[in-house]
Amino acid sequence: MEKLIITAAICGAEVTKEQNPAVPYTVEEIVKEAKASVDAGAAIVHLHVREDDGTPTQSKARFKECIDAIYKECPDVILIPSTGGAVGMTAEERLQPTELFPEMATLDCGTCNFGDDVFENTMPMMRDFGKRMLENDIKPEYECFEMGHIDTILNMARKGQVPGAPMQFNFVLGVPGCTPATVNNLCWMVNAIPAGSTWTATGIGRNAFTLAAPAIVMGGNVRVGFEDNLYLERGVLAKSNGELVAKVVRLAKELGRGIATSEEARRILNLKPRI
Ligand code: KMH
Ligand code: ZN
Repeated sequence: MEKLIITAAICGAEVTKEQNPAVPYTVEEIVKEAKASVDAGAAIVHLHVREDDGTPTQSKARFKECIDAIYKECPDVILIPSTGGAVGMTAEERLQPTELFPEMATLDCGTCNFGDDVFENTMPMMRDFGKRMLENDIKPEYECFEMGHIDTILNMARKGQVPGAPMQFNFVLGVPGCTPATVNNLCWMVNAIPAGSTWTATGIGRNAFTLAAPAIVMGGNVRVGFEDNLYLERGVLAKSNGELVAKVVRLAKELGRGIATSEEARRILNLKPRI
């Protein structure tokens, strides 16, 4: 089994300092959280950015500022900027970080409920996102919140509308209104992807670690972070993303799985070495 790739989703677009004061907004706070995660064992940082007041933004300039500042502190880390942004943003707004030619970026694989909202990813939008990733040589991380999202993106890959094999999937389970974060559902989704693909499990809220454990033993990878969960354990807020990553590292150690460095993760994900 390959080593475990841990992704830290350090910021997200929805969580606030009112919910956990450690949620980063400013460039300095985002860099601090990225570094704490990498120091704890994360090979990848999934990145959303905010204005200083916490407003989510997909501004190319803000992404550039944050990405440059993170690379200064963590030169080897794999950054996966979000093209999901926040619910209600336009496709053009969301695509801005792809203009910075990141080695990877998220590509959301279908419309779904998102709590009280609807997270819109129509077929024409996804074709535009796929075209951009192909043109800019960006490897997508395919975000699947529902079973149908896998089928949708595999069909698009067959038609050459999005980058194809080897594909990296992120199963985001437990978003209110979407597929629940159960082991059965995780197995169901893992069994639906082509051989040779890589995958990550993301459990939302109280399911963050209960989904991490099966992913570790099944040979998948794990995402944790404030975007998905603010608590280290029931009733205990995490003081940093690093604490959440460190808990996954402890679980992996107990279960006998090594932790991939960013360089090792690049090989596992079939990315070019970063120069
Ligand atoms: N903020 C969510 C509506 C992604 O990063 O691609 C979407 C999201 C997915 O976070
Ligand atoms: Zn995200």
